Amino acid sequence: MSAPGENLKINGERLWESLMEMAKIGPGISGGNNRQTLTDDDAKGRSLFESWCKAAGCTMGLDQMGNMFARREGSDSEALPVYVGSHLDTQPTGGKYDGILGVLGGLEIIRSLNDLSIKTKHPIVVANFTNEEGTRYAPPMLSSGVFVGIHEQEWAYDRIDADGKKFGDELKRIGWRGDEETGARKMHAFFELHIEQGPILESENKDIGVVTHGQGLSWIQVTILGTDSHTGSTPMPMRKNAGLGMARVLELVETIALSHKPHAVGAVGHIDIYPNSRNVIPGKAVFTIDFRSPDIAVIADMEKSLSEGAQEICKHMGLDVHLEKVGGFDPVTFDEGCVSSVRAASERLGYSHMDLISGAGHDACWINRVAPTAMIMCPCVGGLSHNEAEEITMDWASSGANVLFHAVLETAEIVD
Ligand code: HGY
Ligand code: MN
Ligand code: MN
Repeated sequence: MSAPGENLKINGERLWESLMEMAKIGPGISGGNNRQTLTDDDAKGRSLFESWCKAAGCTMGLDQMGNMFARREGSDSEALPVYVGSHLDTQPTGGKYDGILGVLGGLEIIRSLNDLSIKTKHPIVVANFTNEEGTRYAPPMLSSGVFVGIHEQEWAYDRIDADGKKFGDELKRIGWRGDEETGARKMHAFFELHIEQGPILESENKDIGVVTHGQGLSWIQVTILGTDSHTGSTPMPMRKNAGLGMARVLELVETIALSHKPHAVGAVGHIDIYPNSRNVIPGKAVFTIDFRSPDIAVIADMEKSLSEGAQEICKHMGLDVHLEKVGGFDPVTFDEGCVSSVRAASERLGYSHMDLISGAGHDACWINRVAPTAMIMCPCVGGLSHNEAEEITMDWASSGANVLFHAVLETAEIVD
């Protein structure tokens, strides 16, 4: 496959303008975004993306999980398309770039191909996958998971949010539930551009992360049951304090993760305490543990240590404990051919680059099961993400999109 010339570049200014335009939809409270999946703001962001894709001459597809697909025709309409994309949904205190850079970076490729009147053999499709974040509806990457057959669609439709609203009902309510069978689309290859969401590229002063692997994830929801009682008149030895039990399990999570230094990580980001009243000893605590590691055996060991340790803590305190696995995926090795295209593109364009294991999960981690897949990462300031202060530079966005452009062109094959 002929490689594109090193002078072929996207329009970095236009990409940046689109990022800033999209960021106006579902604004956060301190400069970031709160455009959670299946909210009215998500619907507005989808409509804006669709209008841009139509203006760029794409035909639109929408499947039964609300996954969006914008297609630019190739010279061979029978050839499997090259897909690019990511997600437009954000965390409640999310940044302007997590996911969005990958979707709008894909759109910028289409816009640049139009500007340059370049034809490719394979069609090119830009995808927006529903509910990558998993914050409103667990697990993360829910819709790309249904797309590759990991999750049943009906199970996904029945996921409920903190207000008891079902995924399937909310998808219908915002008007973005399509007719296409989820997962019917076949891909020649898939590339996802994403911010690193960690500090490595910036501290190593590298423009591009050539993502060879993605670490695995395990989300375990823990429910600890004790007895609600008066914080003043209940003698200490009589208390069944679910909140204290939770605190001891949180400490255990930290110990378990650190016992697998340097790569394993563990934390708890979601906590509900009941009845959450200042003068009631909590009789119930529900929280989600997020364990990750590049090594599947380490993930299994962390899950086992947690289960044994939590039972021990709760038994000692007279509490009941229930564990439920609510999300997870194995460590991922991306396609060597696609990874080499990313590395070769970085070299051709003269960008500093390094191989990287993705710390975060991405739709690419699932799509890798059904098509040759690779990821391209750009640095982010201070490695900060899942925080409204998430920031990147226009240069980093452009470099990442240029590498995406070249990798896609090489794979989709330019026709003269
Ligand atoms: O949790 C993750 O790694 C991703 O941001 N959903
Ligand atoms: Mn993301
Ligand atoms: Mn994210």
